[in-house]
Amino acid sequence: MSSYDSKPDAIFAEPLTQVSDFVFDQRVVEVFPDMINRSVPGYQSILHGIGQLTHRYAQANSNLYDLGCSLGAATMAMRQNLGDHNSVNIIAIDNSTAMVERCRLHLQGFRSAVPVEVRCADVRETSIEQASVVTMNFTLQFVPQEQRRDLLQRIYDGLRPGGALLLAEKFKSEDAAMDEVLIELHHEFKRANGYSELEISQKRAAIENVMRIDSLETHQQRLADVGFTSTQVWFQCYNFAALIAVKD
Ligand code: GEK
Repeated sequence: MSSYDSKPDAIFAEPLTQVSDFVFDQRVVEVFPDMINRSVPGYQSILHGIGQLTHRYAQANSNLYDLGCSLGAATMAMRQNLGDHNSVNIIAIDNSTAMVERCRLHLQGFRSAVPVEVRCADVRETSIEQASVVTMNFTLQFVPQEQRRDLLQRIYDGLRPGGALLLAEKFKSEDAAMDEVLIELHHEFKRANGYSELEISQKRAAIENVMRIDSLETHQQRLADVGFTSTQVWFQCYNFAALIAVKD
């Protein structure tokens, strides 16, 4: 089995007497690719777009960051789409030791001239310097809401002019009825991917305390508040969206 083969996700398949808060531990690492592909609508399309946007925004002699890298899927998408920019460094960061160890193993399996430093660290304490592309692919939603602005400010400050933040998040609609529609469409997507009602509801209970979601309007306002003048949603499927914010 290669480091990136995934076992099927059955973490919430059996009834639990008490559902604990979700953690990114070894058990999750083993099933993570299967879990994220069956749970996040458009995940592969977003990775493809991260590659395209990296090709467009990466600058020579700059740093590229993958914040909340998990097993390094976005790092790989960035690394494979650098065109002539072999002079960059990629810094991939996650605060789960289990994720970081497996990510290192996985990246070693692919030959590349571009160095990747995988750090086990908290994105809230990581310095961002000389960056041309910063990716946060479904990570900001795990940072406490009151700390999101500070993190985004540090990202904005660490980006070079012309650099881009690639942010993907689950979001909620500000229209309560529409929010229900989006949630139901997402649950239908999960059912179609083989998750049972029990798995969907137990996962929902496990994640609700650790993943707090904002509306797209809140994200866009926060990005404007920290200094980004140009922001665009470039992908959306149900209540999952990817945005790009470019520094002037
Ligand atoms: C992908 N980007 O496949 N500091 C560092 N890492 C964190 C923090 C933090 N404060 N909080 C959460 N994480 C990946 C998918 S998963 C999304 C990202 C999901 C890490 C956490 O350990 C996990 O690996 C990742 O963020 C979120 O493109 O599972 O929904």
